[in-house]
This record gives sequence, structure tokens and C-alpha cells, in this order.
Amino acid sequence: MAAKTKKSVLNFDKQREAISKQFETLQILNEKGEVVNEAAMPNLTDEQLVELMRRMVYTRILDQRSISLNRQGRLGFYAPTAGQEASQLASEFALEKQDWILPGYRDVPQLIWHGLPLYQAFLFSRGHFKGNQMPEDLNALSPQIIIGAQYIQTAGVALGLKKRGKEAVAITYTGDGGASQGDFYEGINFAGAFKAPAIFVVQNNRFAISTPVEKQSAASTVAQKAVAAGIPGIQVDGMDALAVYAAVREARERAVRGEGPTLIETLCYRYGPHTMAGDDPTRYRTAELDTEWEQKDPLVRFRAFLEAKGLWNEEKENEVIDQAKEDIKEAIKKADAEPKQKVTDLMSIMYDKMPYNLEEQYEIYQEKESK
Ligand SMILES: Cc1ncc(C[n+]2csc(CCOP(=O)(O)OP(=O)(O)O)c2C)c(N)n1
Ligand SMILES: [Mg+2]
Repeated sequence: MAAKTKKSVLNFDKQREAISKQFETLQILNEKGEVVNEAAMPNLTDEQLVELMRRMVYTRILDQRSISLNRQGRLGFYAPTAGQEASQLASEFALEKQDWILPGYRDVPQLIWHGLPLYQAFLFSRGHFKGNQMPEDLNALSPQIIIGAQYIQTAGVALGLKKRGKEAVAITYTGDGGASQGDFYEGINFAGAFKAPAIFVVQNNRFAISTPVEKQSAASTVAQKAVAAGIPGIQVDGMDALAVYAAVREARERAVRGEGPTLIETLCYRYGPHTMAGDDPTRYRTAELDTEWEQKDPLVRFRAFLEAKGLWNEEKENEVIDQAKEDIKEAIKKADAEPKQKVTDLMSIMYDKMPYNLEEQYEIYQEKESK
């Protein structure tokens, strides 16, 4: 007797189709700066719109100056940010002062706009411990270098805020590479289970150093990874400041209402190298891809949007550029004036009371440094 052909019980094509419909990209401003989604337009005053533009222009200048300062040997570790301004600054702009930021190494701009003095950002770049000492009124942890580790810490910080009854959220950032790490899944899963007021942002700039996103995961979006954790996920145009703001603001509102975390994937691009430590993007990205993304530039479209409303012009832009250059000059001077760090500094800031097994080494260094 011939065996009956068994009908497949899986229908992956149908599943995949349903997923791709569910995770369409949210866009409010198109590449020309035209509003294409009035219904999703966030509630921002003219002053707020102008302030957001000011921050993006300022941060682009800061990026350019940081790259030259690094080349002159006046800065150390630096991960370029141009191309990611809308993802970084519009998301921070949607927060309140009491909210906590747990950044990755590329997310220094969010710290600055949340309250980290510029000279401390430069000290962080130089590996000086004062760059990691957050001011009292700044709710933030130091930039994380271990990919994805901040996701678990964010679940913990958010749960802590909830347990203390604070009306605040914890937001964290990683890249597409980070979304392929184990810590990413643990973080969103734990936060989901405990309804922790967290916002998990993945800045998908398409590459983890040289590895394209397609090689990191078979999932067609990062946003859909939220489904397995039982939390909402959304993919937004990360070159569109208004879309990023709208998504983060809504995620914040849900979180403070006690409805738990949200995963937000921002589609963006870093124009520069991965870091200033010798990466050459021309070895893994084509000129065509660069051009394609330059046309989506977050500053160009937001500028066009504001100019059409009569809220922005060249004069305003030049004022911001001059201000940024002036501030950077002052901040570098201030960073230069900071005493060089000593080994004993590193030991004494780490411990309230020096552990007995380090006392001897501490004394040896004290002796060396006194010469
Ligand atoms: C756990 C861990 N593995 C590897 C590295 C080395 N590393 C540094 S950056 C990076 C790529 C991260 O890419 P992505 O998360 O997409 O962030 P992007 O740099 O693009 O912003 C890697 C693998 C690391 N820092 N930590
Ligand atoms: Mg990346």
C-alpha cells in the first residue's frame, strides 16, 4: 500500500507575510521634508522643533570636530555619529530629565543633551575616569563597550524605578549587532515579564563593524524580535526625527502608565568609519549605498520641513555652528586643564576602603607618583 503524502503542518510563508505586514516602517517626514503621515505627527511646539534642529546641527559639528581632534591626537576613543542624529537626539528629546539613559559607545550625544558637560565627554574619549563620573543631576550610566550588556542592566534599572514608584523610564541603545547578542534577548524578555518601564532602542545602521545585518540574523526586521518577548515592537525611519520622537514618546507614555517596555528599531546609517581606530568602510560598503543613505539625511529633511514653515534659515544655522565651535574650543581647554590621571586615582575611586590585598600596590604607586 502506498504511503499517504503527509500535509505540512507549518506555513512559514504565511507567517513571514503576516510579520512583514505588521512591521512596516513608520515615517512622518519623507526625504524631501514633506509630511506623509499627518495622523502620527507628534505634539511639538515651534520652539521645540527649532530646538531639535539646533541640537542636530550642533551635534553634526561636534562629530566633525571630534574626528579632527582625534586625528590630531587630542582625543582618544571616538565612534562617529553623523547620519544617526535623528535616532540619537530625537529619542533623547522625547525623554524627561528624570529618565535614565544607558548608552552604548556611540551614544555620547544623548548623554550630552541629557546633561553631560562637553569637557567630560572629551575626558571619556581620553579614557580619563572623570569622563565616567556622571554629574549628580544626570541619570545615566557610562557608555557600554560590551555589546548588548546594557540591555540587561536597563531591565534592572527600569525595575528599580518601578519598585520605587518613580514616574521615570530607563532607555537604552544598541546597534543591529547588539540585537544579535544573547544579552539583548535576556534584557527584553526580563523587562517584558516584569513590565519594567524600559525603552529598548536598536539603531540599525546596517553594519556591525563590517558585518552586514543580513548576515547577523535571518529575521527580516529587528522590531519583530519583540514578539517572542511579548512586548510591542516598532520599526521607524531612523533618519526622520519626527518618526523617532513619536515612537519614543509613545513608548515612554506606555511605560509610565505601567504597561511595560517597548522595542524600537530605527533604520539609519553611519556615514563615517566604525570608530577612529583604523576602520575603512570602503572595504565593506559600496559608494552607491553611501549615496543612497546620504539622500535620506536627517538634517536635510528636517531643515526643509522647518524652512517651509518659516522656522529656520541660513543665519540661524550659522549661529548654531559658531556656537558649537566656540563651546568645543572651551571644552577642550577645560579637559586639557584636568590633571592627568594616576594609577592611585583609579584605585581610590573604585573603592570606598582600599581592600587589604591592594594596599601594598597602592603604596608602591603612591611612592612612584611622588617622584
Ligand atoms: C561582547 C562583545 N563582542 C564583540 C565586541 C567587539 N565589537 C565592538 S563594536 C562591534 C560591532 C557592533 O555593531 P552594532 O551593534 O551594529 O553597533 P554599531 O557599532 O554599528 O553602532 C563589535 C563586534 C564587543 N565590544 N563586545
Ligand atoms: Mg550597527
